Amino acid sequence: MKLHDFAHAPSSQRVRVFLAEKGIELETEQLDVRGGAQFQEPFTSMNPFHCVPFLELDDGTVIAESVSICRYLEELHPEPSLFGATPEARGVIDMWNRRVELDGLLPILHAVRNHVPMFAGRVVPGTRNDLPQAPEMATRGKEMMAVFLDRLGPQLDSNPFIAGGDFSIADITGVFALRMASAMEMDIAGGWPSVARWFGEASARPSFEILGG
Ligand SMILES: N[C@@H](CCC(=O)N[C@@H](CS)C(=O)NCC(=O)O)C(=O)O
Repeated sequence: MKLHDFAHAPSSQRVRVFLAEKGIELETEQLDVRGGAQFQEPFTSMNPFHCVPFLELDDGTVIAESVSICRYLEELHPEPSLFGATPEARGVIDMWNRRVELDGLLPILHAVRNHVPMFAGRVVPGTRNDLPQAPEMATRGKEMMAVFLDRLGPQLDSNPFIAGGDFSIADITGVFALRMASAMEMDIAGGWPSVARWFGEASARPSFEILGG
């Protein structure tokens, strides 16, 4: 089994934090997606989404999508559980992970892609086309993230972690959404103090040391 990843890519880093939390070691190969390696063979055929990370199994099966990779690895290594150890916990964690990803991470990702000069010509991950960056998407992405944070705040007023009492995959997704929000100069501490409290505590876990600084 081999993990194709790029050390600077947030989606790859999500899987690497998960691996660190679980204590799993995997063979890893760096794929320079900034240099366009994902559009060259054999990688372009291996992963039709032309992104990292993706996991290549020994029989050639490819699993892309950071959460899908983590879910597969959780099946192989159930402990410690990051997707929930009971049916109820799995339902609640999946609910929060989906909400964080759909309502928080994706809007702020599109804000970043439509704002940061490095992403000009690459506004849709895994594509090369001439779609121009749209400044209004940066504005709207931050507004949508703020709506989501208004919902997340009350949850973190009364729970240590996003899905309740235990650290989970939803917290990993959440930390990366918040890192992008901070990069887009959203004032998290000023607007959502319990989210800032959670973000500081979650980011201080040893598993996030792979991000440096
Ligand atoms: N939803 C995917 C997103 C994957 C993704 O967007 N990866 C980025 C790096 S963070 C990438 O490989 N981009 C290549 C490109 O835009 O060409 C996941 O969670 O794995």
